[in-house]
Amino acid sequence: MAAEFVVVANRLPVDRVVGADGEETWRTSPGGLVAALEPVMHGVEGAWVGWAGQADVKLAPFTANDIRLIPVALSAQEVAEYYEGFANDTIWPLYHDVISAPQFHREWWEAYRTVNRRFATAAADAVAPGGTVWVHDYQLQLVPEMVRELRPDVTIGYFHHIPFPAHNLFAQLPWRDQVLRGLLGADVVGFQRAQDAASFSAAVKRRLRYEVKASTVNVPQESGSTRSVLVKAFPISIDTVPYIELASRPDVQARAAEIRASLGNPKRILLGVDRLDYTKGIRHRIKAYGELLADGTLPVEDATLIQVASPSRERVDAYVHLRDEIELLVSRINGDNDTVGHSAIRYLHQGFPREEMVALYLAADVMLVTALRDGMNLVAKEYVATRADNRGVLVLSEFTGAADELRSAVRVNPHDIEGLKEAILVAVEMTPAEQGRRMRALRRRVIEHDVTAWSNSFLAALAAVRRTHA
Ligand code: GDG
Repeated sequence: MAAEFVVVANRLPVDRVVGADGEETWRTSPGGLVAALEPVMHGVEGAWVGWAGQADVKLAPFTANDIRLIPVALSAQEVAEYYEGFANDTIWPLYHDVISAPQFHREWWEAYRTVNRRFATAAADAVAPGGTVWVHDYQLQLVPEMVRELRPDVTIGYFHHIPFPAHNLFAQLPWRDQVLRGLLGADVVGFQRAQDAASFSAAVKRRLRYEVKASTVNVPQESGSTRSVLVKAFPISIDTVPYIELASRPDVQARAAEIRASLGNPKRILLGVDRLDYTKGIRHRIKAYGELLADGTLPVEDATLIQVASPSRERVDAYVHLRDEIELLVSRINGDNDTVGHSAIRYLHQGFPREEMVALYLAADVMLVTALRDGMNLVAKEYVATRADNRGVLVLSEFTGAADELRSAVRVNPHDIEGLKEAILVAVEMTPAEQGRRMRALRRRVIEHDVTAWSNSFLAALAAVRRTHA
């Protein structure tokens, strides 16, 4: 059955669950993207093309929670070269301003092309005549052009979840022109920030010499005419409802109180929640906090930093090194500052269920988001959504997409350790009235601009293109 609306993402929105009897089932993973797209997927005939997360497993299309899923198989070598290699060790560091050195390998690029072709073919086979294909993220930048070649009748959207770098950095990529052409296969290319859209348009102008007028790129066609591509910011958000509901649940609130008590009820709990990734500025945050303890500004009995660092990309070298560095730093700070009854940093290299994450958000007086570069940063928005009592302070790096919207946060440049220390102190000492003033403004923004507003605005842009095709 052909689908009117096809989502293409690296991962399928399901996790494999093996029951006690060894039977395999699939559970929809509770991501924001699934929540945002569910109404659209169910409203029309929808399908989702993606990898099931395990190498060398070939699966036939199946349906889970009423979503038709079309698995794309990857070999172990393709996982190593396309996913861990080109996506996570070439594009990821390059697009996050070269915080870690990108690795350029021709075999990885070949694997990226091969796998992008496989995703594009699966999408082209699934989509109905005149249907819509929405491609997601940096693992699949060549898919829009490949789908267009196979299916010129369909409308194609692409959303880029991570930053797009300035041209002088992007220009390092040996395959830069191919990537630009790949993305320009879409009718709408969406970014998190206006700055990302501007960087992309500038790269298109400089490298391909295509005409760019405001937010439109005119792509020359073989016929001599041009095809226009809309390049624009569509800042992503969260599904606020489950966060607000969880935060109002008595058992979750009791768990938050239990967390505070188990830490000895310090005056202030500070919290960091990140995938363990070098873009998130975890080292900078811990260093600044450690210096505040060391110079006596923040007495260790008064404060605890909880750092959740969920395991991520553990087979990529840069992540192995980062983990070593952070764990050395944490144990040094704890060794220098802890008392027998109190720990400066509670470091958790683990993933937690969402209930526990919300209990942590509720337990935290100060949320530290100090990314060196981040497309959006949903953690910042989740913290804000849970703070229904309008208490708590968000410290937010200006290098996140979220900083464009969450103007009432305490802004920081995480590279400036002195500035970061000052911001932490401002947050720790902020009066309840000032917390309330800022948190109300933050909550208003996040609740009004939730993930449904995001997907609606992107889909409206795609629908406008479709009308011009008709
Ligand atoms: C990319 C871009 C952009 C984390 N640990 C646990 C857990 N999480 C959840 C958080 C949040 C999500 O993972 C992380 O989202 P972020 O936006 O913070 O960061 P990335 O993973 O880097 O996401 C980013 C995003 O795409 C969307 O476009 O904002 O800039 O880099 O939802 O809560 N969730 C649970 N347990 C954990 O241990 N349950």
